[in-house]
Amino acid sequence: MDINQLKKEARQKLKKASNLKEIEKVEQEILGKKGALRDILKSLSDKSLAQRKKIGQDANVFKQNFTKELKKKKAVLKEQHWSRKKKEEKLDLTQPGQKLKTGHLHPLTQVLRETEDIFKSLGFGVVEGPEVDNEYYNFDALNIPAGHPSRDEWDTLWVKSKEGDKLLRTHTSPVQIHFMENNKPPFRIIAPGRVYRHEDTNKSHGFQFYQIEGLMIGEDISVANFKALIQEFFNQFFGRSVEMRMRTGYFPFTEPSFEIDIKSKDGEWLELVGAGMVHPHLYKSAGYEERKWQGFAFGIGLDRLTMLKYGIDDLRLLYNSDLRFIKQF
Ligand code: FA5
Repeated sequence: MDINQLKKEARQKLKKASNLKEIEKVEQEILGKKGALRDILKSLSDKSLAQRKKIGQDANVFKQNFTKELKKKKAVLKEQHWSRKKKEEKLDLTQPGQKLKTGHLHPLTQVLRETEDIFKSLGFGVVEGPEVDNEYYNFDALNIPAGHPSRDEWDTLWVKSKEGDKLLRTHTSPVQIHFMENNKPPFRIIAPGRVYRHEDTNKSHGFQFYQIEGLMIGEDISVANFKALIQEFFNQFFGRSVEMRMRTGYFPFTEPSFEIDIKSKDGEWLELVGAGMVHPHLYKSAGYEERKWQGFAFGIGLDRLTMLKYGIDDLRLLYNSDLRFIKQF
């Protein structure tokens, strides 16, 4: 190709280019390192001196001019691009706004807060204890020595730590001991929190769930006080007179012990609370004067309470983060 042909071809190509990418391609093809102009300059070696001079000059002028032409077309295309974008993205202030979606508290949190409010109104304080505790608080201080069959029932995850082995608490009852070690009766408290058990899950059993521990100690607190309190709590919580069944139970840290069932709307009994009169062993663990104090303790299953309140038939729904489920509450 000679220089005149090249000029013609280059300008035709530039005319055809309709976007920045195509222009860059033309630039490469004509002026680039492996471009057509370079080929022409390379082939000059077999020409006479006069021809070399002429073509060389001609090529230089073309290079300068074509560079300018490329630049000019690029600018035009850029301008076109932005004015098109501006048109497309024009802000229409008359369009209705988009509502921000706000979330709400998880049903378990809602029920926990309602429960706390009721107990507070009945004179109870709210305290917390550690979720990862040591064996002493979860078992020994609660009258469950090594080898006691209750330990098998409450198998859990153990964690190695510098201060000795620790475990994910199997119930909130260890908070009783933590609190008693630091406080003298009379008092009434609740201690809500998460607990963990080695458990096959089903619709009413989770391997992690929530309990609300309660503890009331004074000089003459009786089973009658407990029964009245828990009935009052249920009536307030469900907003109606609730049918409740109190059975004898067994816990190493209460004597006597009870289990409390509530009748659901469709007539089924569901176990909701473990409870009893505080065992003398605990007063000893806490360093209290013997035979001076008596009181009751209880542990309510928050998940089951939530299920009864909202008619949820499977506890696992509370934990699988399915918004279609959670949005209903
Ligand atoms: C206890 O955990 C005792 N610490 C309760 C207690 C406290 C007794 C104070 C005496 C004095 P239990 O394992 O029964 O007891 O659990 C208490 C409640 O937690 C049950 O009634 C039930 O409502 C709930 N619960 C127990 N296991 C599960 C589970 N796997 N999933 C969901 N809720 C559970």
